[in-house]
This record gives sequence, structure tokens and C-alpha cells, in this order.
Amino acid sequence: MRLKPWLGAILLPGALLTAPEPAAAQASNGGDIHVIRAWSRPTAAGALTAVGYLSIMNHGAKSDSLIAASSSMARKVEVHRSTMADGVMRMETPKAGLPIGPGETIILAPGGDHLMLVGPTRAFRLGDVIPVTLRFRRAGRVNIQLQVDTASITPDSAMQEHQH
Ligand SMILES: [Cu+2]
Repeated sequence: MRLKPWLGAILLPGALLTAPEPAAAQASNGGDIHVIRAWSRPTAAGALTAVGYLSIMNHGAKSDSLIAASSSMARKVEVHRSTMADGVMRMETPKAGLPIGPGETIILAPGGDHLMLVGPTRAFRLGDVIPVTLRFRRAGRVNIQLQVDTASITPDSAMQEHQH
């Protein structure tokens, strides 16, 4: 949500009007690909992995897929799909990536699909911002930032944030 300029002038001190938006409010745009609610969790010192969650919208007329990711703050980033088999949760990297049909939104969230940051360069702390580059088959590279937070962000609240 954005304040109308005249409303902002009434509600906010002048100095705040020129301040950059908080990272959490930023949305990345890679053509037809729109990412919101990108976040991660704090890690313990020495943790071997960290997670990345986000919602990805494909506003284009053609299907796309998230095929890879990388970060300057991890040795590598894997795209993981979670599947339940015989009551056991397994993680795998889907060969064709995570597909996103035209007009579709996919949600990477706790208990489901996620990014796995392998070999973080240091512990992630509350308030950290972790740069990640996503690679899509059609849209190419899209740079995002994971906000390190403890709040669990539900798919419902992520969808409510999505306004045009
Ligand atoms: Cu994983």
C-alpha cells in the first residue's frame, strides 16, 4: 500500500517522505516475475544451512520456472521441493525447477518448497538482509533480498499483501 502524496504530507514528517522504503516493503521486478515476502530465519553460529522463503508471481502470458539461485552469503543455494512419502518429509532439487504457470503464484514457505542456502558465510541475525539472485528459465536473473525474521508468514498473509 502506498500513501497518496497529499495524505503522506499530512501524516508524515517531511524528512520521512524522502527516506527509502524499508527492505521488507520492497518488491523485485524481473519483467513478468514479481517477488514478495522474501524472508529467512536466524541461524545458530556454525549452522551448515539456512532457508529462504518467498512468494513468486508470474504476471506473464507464458509459463516460467525457477531453475537456480545463488547468494554472495552462501557457498551455494539450492531450490528444494518438499514431498511427503510414507509420512516422511523429503527434500529434492526438481530437475526442471519449480514451474510457475501464467498468472500463477507459487509460495515457498515453512513445511513446503524453499531455498536452501548451503554453507552460509556467517550466522544470519534478526534484521539481516541476505542478497539472493534467482534464475528463471524465461525471465532470467532476478535479484531479491531475504529479510531475516522470526515471524512466520503464512501464505494467506502473503496473498493479502499482493495488491496492484
Ligand atoms: Cu532443503
